[in-house]
Amino acid sequence: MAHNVKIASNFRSKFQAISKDTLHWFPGHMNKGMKQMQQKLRSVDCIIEVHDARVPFSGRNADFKYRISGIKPHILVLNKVDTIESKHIPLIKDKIKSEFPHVIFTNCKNHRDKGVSSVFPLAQKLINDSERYNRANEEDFCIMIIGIPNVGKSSLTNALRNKYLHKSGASAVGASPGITRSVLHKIKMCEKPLFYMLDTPGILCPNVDNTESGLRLALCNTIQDHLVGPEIMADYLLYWLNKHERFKYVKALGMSDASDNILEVLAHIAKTEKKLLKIKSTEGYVLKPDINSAAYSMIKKFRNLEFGKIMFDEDLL
Ligand SMILES: Nc1nc2c(ncn2[C@@H]2O[C@H](COP(=O)(O)OP(=O)(O)OP(=O)(O)O)[C@@H](O)[C@H]2O)c(=O)[nH]1
Ligand SMILES: [Mg+2]
Repeated sequence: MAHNVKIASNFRSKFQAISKDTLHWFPGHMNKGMKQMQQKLRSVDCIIEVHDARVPFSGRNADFKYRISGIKPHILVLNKVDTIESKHIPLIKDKIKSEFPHVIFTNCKNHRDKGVSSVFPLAQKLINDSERYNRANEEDFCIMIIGIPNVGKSSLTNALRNKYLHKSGASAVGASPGITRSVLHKIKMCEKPLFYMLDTPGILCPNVDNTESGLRLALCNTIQDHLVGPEIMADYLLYWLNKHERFKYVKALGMSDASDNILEVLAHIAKTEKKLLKIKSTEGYVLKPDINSAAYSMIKKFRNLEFGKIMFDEDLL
């Protein structure tokens, strides 16, 4: 906690979403893609589910694991580990282990990341220890990467291919001319052992069970900002930071004190960053703070870690 921050005694202890309709931003938790993924499962030996380490519990689609992937080995990769404090890693592992005994934390932006290096060795071990059913005679391993949008599925694919095949970029193999689209395309990921990945990562819909988890997911960029609204996202961020006494934002935004009033904070950002709207009035043009653009600026600063490393699901540990 920064000592020079005057803590207001009237910070909110609960986040009140403006309207009950807020949950309409979010799609249902089952979707068409699920069916397609289910059909592809027969050709897969292991599922690698990627999720964002800042929200290890929020938004994960448990249906997939329990209803669809079933008996296949299932590894949970919590990516973007560089955006959380390392003290949270063992706590998350401990909390999640009954559901996912195999969790790997990765930073796909680091070419020498130990987590990325451990993905295939673990997958190979789990596949060898498992019953391969219809794929028992195959010598290669086939994995399917799944996860909600923007958690780093492509980054992980590229990091793995880079590491093992020294290839940059793993542009998904499109349907070649003359080959029907129903043919399953595989991308080679590793030579020894021979690992393939189904050509497109499976995109799951985030499972949003309440407004707060929806807002956490939105702040982590897994739901498009404009669908949710930057102001409510900024307000939730402010609420969370104050509640957890993370006051780095005060200095980062050049404020004199912490505040729990989002309009005050956004007006301050608009003023200091000169985000102003020219509004025509009867007396000519007047300048007003551009609250929307200030909210985007605040969210961007959070994503650039200017407010510190935040693990939103702290309360669920
Ligand atoms: N800080 C950090 N950012 C990452 C990491 N991995 C990926 N990113 C960033 O996260 C964003 C999304 O990465 P992608 O790999 O495109 O994610 P995706 O899951 O393939 O996204 P969709 O295909 O849109 O569902 C990009 O801006 C990446 O640069 C990581 O380990 N740490
Ligand atoms: Mg992608």
